[in-house]
Amino acid sequence: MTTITSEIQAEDSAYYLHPFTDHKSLAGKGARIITKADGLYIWDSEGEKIFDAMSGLWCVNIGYGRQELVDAATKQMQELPYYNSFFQTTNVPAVKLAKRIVGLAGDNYSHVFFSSSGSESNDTNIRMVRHYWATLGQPERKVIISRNNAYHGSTMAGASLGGMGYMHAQGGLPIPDIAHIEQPYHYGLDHAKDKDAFGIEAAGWLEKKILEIGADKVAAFIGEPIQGAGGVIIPPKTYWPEIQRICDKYGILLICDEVICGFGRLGTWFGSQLLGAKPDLMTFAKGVTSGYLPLGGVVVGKRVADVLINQGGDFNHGYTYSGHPVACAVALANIDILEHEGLVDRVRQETGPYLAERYAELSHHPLVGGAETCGLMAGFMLMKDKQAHITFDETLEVGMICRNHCFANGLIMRAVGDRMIIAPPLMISKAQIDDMMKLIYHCLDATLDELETLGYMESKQLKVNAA
Ligand code: PXG
Repeated sequence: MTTITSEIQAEDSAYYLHPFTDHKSLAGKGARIITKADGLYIWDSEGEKIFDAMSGLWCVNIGYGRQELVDAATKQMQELPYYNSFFQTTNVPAVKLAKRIVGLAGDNYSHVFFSSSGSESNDTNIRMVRHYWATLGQPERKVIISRNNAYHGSTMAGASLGGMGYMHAQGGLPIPDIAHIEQPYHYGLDHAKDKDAFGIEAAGWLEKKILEIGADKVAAFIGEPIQGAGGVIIPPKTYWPEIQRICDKYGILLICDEVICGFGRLGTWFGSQLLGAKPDLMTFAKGVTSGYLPLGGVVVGKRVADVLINQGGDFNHGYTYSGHPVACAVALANIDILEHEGLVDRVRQETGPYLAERYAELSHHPLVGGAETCGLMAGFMLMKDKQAHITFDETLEVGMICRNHCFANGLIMRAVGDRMIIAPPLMISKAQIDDMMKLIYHCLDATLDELETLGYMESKQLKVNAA
């Protein structure tokens, strides 16, 4: 190991508290220091090149190293690095970006509220929907229904909306008036049932919850079109139209958290456009700037915007960096690239379907169960015996064993429990998908070898090697 690496690792553990990290255990091995990036690849301080199949953290949609975004930021910093939008002022990039995003979102939408992250945007959603109902004379409509295993951020409100038990376990969460229903996870919950029928049943859990709480107390339902951090849970195609029908039936607002699915990941500008929902509010962040600068927000549908603007008076909410001119200028340059290079269409017509084909083949690997893709999101479950649908004992942390093989072999693929997930940059080519699949096969074979050596598999099974 080079001295630079060990020095930075020592300072890292002495000074830097990381998100979602057990520092005692990290200090023992030292963090991997990422020093540069280009295209689909990142490099660490030891010079190792790594294929980033997670787009950073689901965000680097156009890939790393695009000078156009650097130039947009530089120009904007020289002209106007900052000004707020609180006191009847505005700035050009924020206005242009709001108009552009409304255009991408479609006829149902009219305005954008800006923040700097997905978490903040979901806090905004809670404040906005409660203000909406209070303005309409129904302040008792406060409850927001979300789902188990959802991820909506890490602030008090974001983590409360999320359905991660281990997050609720710390800090006195969830906040009041948040309810959860089960997620639409067909392979994990009821794989033997007809998928479309399961989708209708899972959406029906929302109706049950609404009736249990009382429709006159429910403000909104929130869901990620496809659950990302929960392990790429792709709902049956019947699910979202049925959710929409139920929300309409009870007049409940629908919020789609598009932080991961937005800006092209599923081959449409927003995931709800593909999956058959017309949310009243859409949360975005991440891909709006491809992660080059922090920016988030809420696309506000006409139903909410009309009330907010014409009857709502002051909405006592906002952030210092709402509509930050540099972040907005970078977002505009990012959307230019997504549009001019046809990246969203390419995901829908070419790379998304190709990844689906390659994942269908991956299903033949003895460890792989329930492999599924949608656009450039994909996941599968590591199974002990997939014919008999037997999972591994979760205390064995088999997902982590697989992830460690990926890390050691130059591939970033994430483990969520025993689900292995990817979300590569949208500029990935078919040839690069082949490169990625080779790495995935190699890491799966290495995992299988280790599991057999450890005696975790039932019996020795045939390996399937990369073509
Ligand atoms: N909503 C969704 C759907 C997300 O995926 C957020 C909100 C919060 O965004 P911010 O910008 O506040 O982080 C996210 C973030 C993981 C992982 O483990 C996923 C996220 C963040 C951190 C880790 O996959 N998504």
